[in-house]
Amino acid sequence: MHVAFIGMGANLGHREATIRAALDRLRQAPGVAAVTSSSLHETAAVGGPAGQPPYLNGAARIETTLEPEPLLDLLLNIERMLGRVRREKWGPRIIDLDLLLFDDRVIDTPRLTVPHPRLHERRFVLEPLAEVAGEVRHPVLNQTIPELLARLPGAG
Ligand code: A4P
Ligand code: MG
Repeated sequence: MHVAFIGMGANLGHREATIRAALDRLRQAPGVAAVTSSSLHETAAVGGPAGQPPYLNGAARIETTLEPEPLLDLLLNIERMLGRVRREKWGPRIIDLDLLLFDDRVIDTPRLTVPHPRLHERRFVLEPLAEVAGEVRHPVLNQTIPELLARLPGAG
């Protein structure tokens, strides 16, 4: 059994309902055994076009028999089922599901980079992640999530 952490973000539509629906889909997916989720945090949009609505962000810990690539496919499928349409980079979205961490694996393929390359610089990822990640360490930076949070510059 593997342990993976998923980052969730939404800034269009009924954000909380969409994130709850994504969690339900994860719970029901074959190969996913346990899903624990953080609280949802309201955050100002970082990057992308000016004037984006604020996000709701959360994180989930899952136990799964899926390998990283099939897990990514599941996340992309759930995004699609929930109505995400990809437009501009970092543009507003119904739902964004990112694979943040997968055991202590380091993966760098054209489709998948794990740990997520920006997770350690983003307060909107780290704060919810800290609620579900316990003592887990970033396998490249060798720091816990609270340690990564403490390293962020003030505003994050
Ligand atoms: N991909 C590679 N590695 C991964 C991974 N670890 N997890 C590939 C998920 N996908 C990964 O993703 C494009 C491709 O990345 C996927 O098809 C997959 O093969 P995408 O979701 O279409 O692109 P994106 O979301 O526009 O880009 P990305 O890189 O996911 O954006 P970020 O970095 O996640 O930033 N502000 C606030 N407050 N809250 C947010 O949640 N999110 C973003 C998106 C910007 N600003 C935000 C938030
Ligand atoms: Mg994404």
